[in-house]
Amino acid sequence: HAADAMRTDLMTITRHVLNEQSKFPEARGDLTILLNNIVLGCKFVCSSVSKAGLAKLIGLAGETNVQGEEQKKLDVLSNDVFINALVSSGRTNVLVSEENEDAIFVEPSKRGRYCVVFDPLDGSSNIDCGVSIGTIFGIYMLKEGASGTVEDVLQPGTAMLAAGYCMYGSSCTLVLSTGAGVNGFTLDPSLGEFILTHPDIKIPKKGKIYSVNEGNAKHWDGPTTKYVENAKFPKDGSSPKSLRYIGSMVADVHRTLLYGGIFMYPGDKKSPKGKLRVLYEVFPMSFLVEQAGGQSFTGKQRVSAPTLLLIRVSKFCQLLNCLQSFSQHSCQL
Ligand code: AHM
Ligand code: MG
Repeated sequence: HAADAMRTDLMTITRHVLNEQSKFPEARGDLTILLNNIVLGCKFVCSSVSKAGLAKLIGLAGETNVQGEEQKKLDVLSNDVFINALVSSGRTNVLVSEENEDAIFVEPSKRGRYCVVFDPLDGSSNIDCGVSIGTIFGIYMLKEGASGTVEDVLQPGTAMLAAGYCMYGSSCTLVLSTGAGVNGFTLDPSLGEFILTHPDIKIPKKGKIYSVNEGNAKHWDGPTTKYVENAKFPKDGSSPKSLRYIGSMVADVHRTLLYGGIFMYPGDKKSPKGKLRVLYEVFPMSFLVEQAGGQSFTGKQRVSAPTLLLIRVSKFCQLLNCLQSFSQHSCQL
């Protein structure tokens, strides 16, 4: 029966992506190949993250096990892993990584049609203490006739074709959307394969959790203060909301997708533009949140609105003054 079939007829991420691809007869499999290479990068980083505590002793994968030798930092290693995986797919053109000041232009012989924006290892404050961290990525297609310049990658979130993240937590979970809903896959370490464990993720309509760094409350503006105050002391007699905050966007957004509620990083007096980076943190996450039936706001407008392009992306890392993602019906500002 069904449970048996699930055990012996596994829906791997590759099989899932191929199924999606088959709905588009004209598709040539390029996105499938690109995603396969991203999956490889996620497996590599997952393995390195899980060995991070041991690495000082035995060395990270690919390095000689010389005790006491300086080890590559995990974020630098992850960046190298993803750049190599993306370039070697032969399907990428321009890459933007949080770890690189400048865009990376793939050499002509390895060029393809896709631009990938990514944060190879997000949640820097959680790396050294073993708390969940993750990789975030978003994929754009080069416009017709484009030659592969910085402008080709500075596109609004609405133009994104696919986005995802991989969370290195108590298990390794890859959440992906190619524009037809959101699916979650968990790495089975014994098989080395991501298996579909969370089909068609939809954010619950009601959520009981708010997620924000309340240590910044002193610097918040009026509406943010009022909103959080109301989450704690609801005026309508409902129960107060629970606070959960990990400080890794991937983990905080993942929980919000599964349990509902709100995650936000508002701009404040200290950092008026907030902290989250538009291109490779906010756009991919907003893509996923919207695909899961949620909403993503700057506080004034939809994050992925094309008009946003006018007020941002003069730089890759331009910050968004407020990201709020939440289920459609649960919270009102
Ligand atoms: P990072 O790119 O240096 O890791 O910063 C991004 C992270 C996000 O994952 C998280 O939402 C936020 O910073 C947490 O910031 P804070 O520690 O100020 O609460
Ligand atoms: Mg980051």
